[in-house]
Amino acid sequence: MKRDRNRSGQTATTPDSAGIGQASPGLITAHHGIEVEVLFATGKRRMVRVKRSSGHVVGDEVEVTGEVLLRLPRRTELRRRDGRGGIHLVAANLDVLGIVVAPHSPTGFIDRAIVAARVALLQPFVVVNKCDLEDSATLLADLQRIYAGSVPVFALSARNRTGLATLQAFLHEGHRAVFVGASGVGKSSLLNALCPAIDLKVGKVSDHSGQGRHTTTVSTLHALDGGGELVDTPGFRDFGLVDITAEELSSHFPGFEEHGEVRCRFRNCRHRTEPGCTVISLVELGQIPADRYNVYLELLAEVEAAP
Ligand SMILES: Nc1nc2c(ncn2[C@@H]2O[C@H](COP(=O)(O)OP(=O)(O)OP(=O)(O)O)[C@@H](O)[C@H]2O)c(=O)[nH]1
Ligand SMILES: [Mg+2]
Repeated sequence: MKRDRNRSGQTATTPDSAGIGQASPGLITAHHGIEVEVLFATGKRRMVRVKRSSGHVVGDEVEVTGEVLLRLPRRTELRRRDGRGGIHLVAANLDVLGIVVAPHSPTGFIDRAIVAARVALLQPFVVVNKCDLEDSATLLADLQRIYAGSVPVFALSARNRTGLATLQAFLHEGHRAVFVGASGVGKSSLLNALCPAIDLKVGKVSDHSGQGRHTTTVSTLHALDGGGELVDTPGFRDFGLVDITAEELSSHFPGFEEHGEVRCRFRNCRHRTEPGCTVISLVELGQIPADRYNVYLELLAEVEAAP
């Protein structure tokens, strides 16, 4: 049997019985624009041609007959809006969302990503990478103060391989995870640290900007030793919300979850001016920081103005 290296760096086998004559179930593990890599139940992989607009994404379960892909219904879908308003499906059938940040990387999208994940029925978590760098302590302290009461926060260094064990244990329980975050925060490096056999390409950070250079260009799905799967994605700047209602935002905004819906006078309280709003009184008492409440109000205005 012929073996070759495909673009996601994994060993592929030529077709044999992989969906050639009869419909065979498989999983999309990489998307290269005009073709996708499918992993079949038999363990074989092959590339199948698709139209650019076919809408398939990594994590899709499919039935393949020749070059025909039948997509099976999705369990979950995670979508984001880019800076120009375009909507992107991050991946399908995910269980957990890893939001990766590092010193000097953007952090403004964390709240949006947490809300989007919760609405899509994914469990979100935050990964602070590059904790070997001196200036990581302030970032970590800030993020722990804001998020540790709401979601797991992992502090680690892919380079020094510190802090990996707790994340590994979490991922082994988590079925299928995806890492998202700006270019250069170390998503691919983390995957390599968690599972060295994967050997993904990692980039150089420019000394000038401290930002990455979009080293990863396609999303790829990998099985982790010890259980669970992880999707590596290309870096992006924006995680705009897609089709989120004001009520969903008010129940899922990180930091409000224990106080919101249950105790406000109105079940669909938007925590802005409603009488009997628990969130407003906690802000007045200083138990919810004013800066967090202001971020919430900004997102609320964004959600209310969305088409
Ligand atoms: N100091 C330090 N550098 C790291 C660490 N992890 C990754 N890096 C470096 O950060 C740079 C970018 O790493 P990548 O893994 O390519 O980042 P990425 O998030 O996958 O970037 P894109 O694929 O462009 O989205 C590389 O030079 C890595 O060596 C870390 O824990 N500490
Ligand atoms: Mg990468």
